[in-house]
Amino acid sequence: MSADLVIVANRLPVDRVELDDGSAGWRGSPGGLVTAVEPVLRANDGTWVGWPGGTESDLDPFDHEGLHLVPMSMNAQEIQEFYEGFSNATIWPIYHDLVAKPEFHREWWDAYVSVNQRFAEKAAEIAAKGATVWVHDYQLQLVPQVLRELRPDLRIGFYLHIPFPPAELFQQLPWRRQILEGLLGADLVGFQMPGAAANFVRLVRQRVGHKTHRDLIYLPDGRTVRAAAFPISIDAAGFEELAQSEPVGKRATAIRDALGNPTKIFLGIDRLDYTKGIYARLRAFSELINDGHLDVEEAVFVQVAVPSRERVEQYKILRDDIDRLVGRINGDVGRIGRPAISYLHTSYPREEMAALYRAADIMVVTPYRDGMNLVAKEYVACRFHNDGALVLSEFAGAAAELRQAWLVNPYDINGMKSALLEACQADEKEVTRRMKAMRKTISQHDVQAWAESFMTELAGDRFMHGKKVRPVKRS
Ligand code: GDG
Repeated sequence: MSADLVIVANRLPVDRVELDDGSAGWRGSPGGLVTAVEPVLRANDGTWVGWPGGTESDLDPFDHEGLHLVPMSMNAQEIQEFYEGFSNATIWPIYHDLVAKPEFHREWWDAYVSVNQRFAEKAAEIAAKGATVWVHDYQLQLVPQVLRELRPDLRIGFYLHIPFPPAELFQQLPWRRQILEGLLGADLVGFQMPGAAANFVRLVRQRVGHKTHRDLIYLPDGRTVRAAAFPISIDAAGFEELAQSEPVGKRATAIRDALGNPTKIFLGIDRLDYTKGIYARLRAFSELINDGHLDVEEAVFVQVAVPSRERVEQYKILRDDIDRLVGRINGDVGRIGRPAISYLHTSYPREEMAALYRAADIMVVTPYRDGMNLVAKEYVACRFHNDGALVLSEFAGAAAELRQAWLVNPYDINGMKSALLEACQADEKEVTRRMKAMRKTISQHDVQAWAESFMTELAGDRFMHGKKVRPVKRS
């Protein structure tokens, strides 16, 4: 096997399923990343390296619907230490403003190093001479450096889907220098926001001691690394088409019926994650009912919480907290057949998501910190009648583009209450004006444009900077 384009991501774009005949098979899990990368992968006859989930070992490379997939196995200890531990209980909270307290364990770091090493070795094995390798996300930050050492002929890109923290927070990481050096193995390091790229460049200058100029980093070996923002997006046309389809339209009507045809449906859809601000938003909504501004006969909040990282302690605590809060709110302010909050701890097919987006009058997206937040963009894409209001956290990357949303500070419950009420009471003209502008933005910056801009930049001329730079001092 020899590929001109290799995608390296923690997860493969497929899930293990039991087929009708009882044997084990694969089913595509088409998330945003797959939609974005798939055309590029097909055009280049590329290969995707990733973990299929579970602990099965010795899985051979296979093709699924024309995509070449190379499964990486992980044992139970690695899942615990590399995935649940270092990736999701150390890096994730640090990169999200310390919304939860990160844990530091040396054995988790060791597992992170060895899994990254293995992913890099696999990519090195299958990449053709001079191939392009695109590495994704926070679980694999050491892959670029290892890969560069094994295969200096490769063009290496890295993209971080989550925020990159300011120096003040990143500095807490005992392995801060190794992570920066890991990322510097890439030719191009992509972030969601310009601020994240700036944080990275500043840290490289301060912590590793490399010379930098704007978005360029000059390495002692002569290489130049670029760090820049490439805000990710969605398949806007695909979502709109799905939302316009007859079955989705009928389902949206059925959802409204099932909820008792309230005047206003508020909607939240998130992975059940403490960064998403679910707790505070439900409190804000319930207080509006308590204060007499909303009435459960007329308004309902549908909250879909998709199960996520269920073995990580902080996520177990969060689930219990939300369960209790929803029970308390419904117990306090609900009436027979009229719960204030319709809470669903499950995941849905894309069609159901589109029907929910169509059914909702007010979409509420209030993360404390979010790289981008695709749910907000998907809602906008599905509102083809230019109606529907979006309440959006200032701390989601999406807020930089969706300026016409009702922007809120998710830490300010009173501010959120006002925004929810304003969005709910806004006249049709105002709602349409805002939605039209946001839809224009989304249609102009879709996920294909994102992938193309990253790939074009990665394929561009590379040069040896020829500058005199000091050799790096080891600290
Ligand atoms: C990370 C960053 C960044 C959700 N529930 C279901 C479902 N989804 C889909 C949504 C959306 C995606 O999952 C969630 O993306 P988000 O961007 O909202 O959030 P994260 O999962 O935290 O994603 C984030 C993103 O990476 C991309 O770079 O924007 O900041 O944290 O597409 O539709 N899809 C289906 N059923 C569900 O129940 N089918």
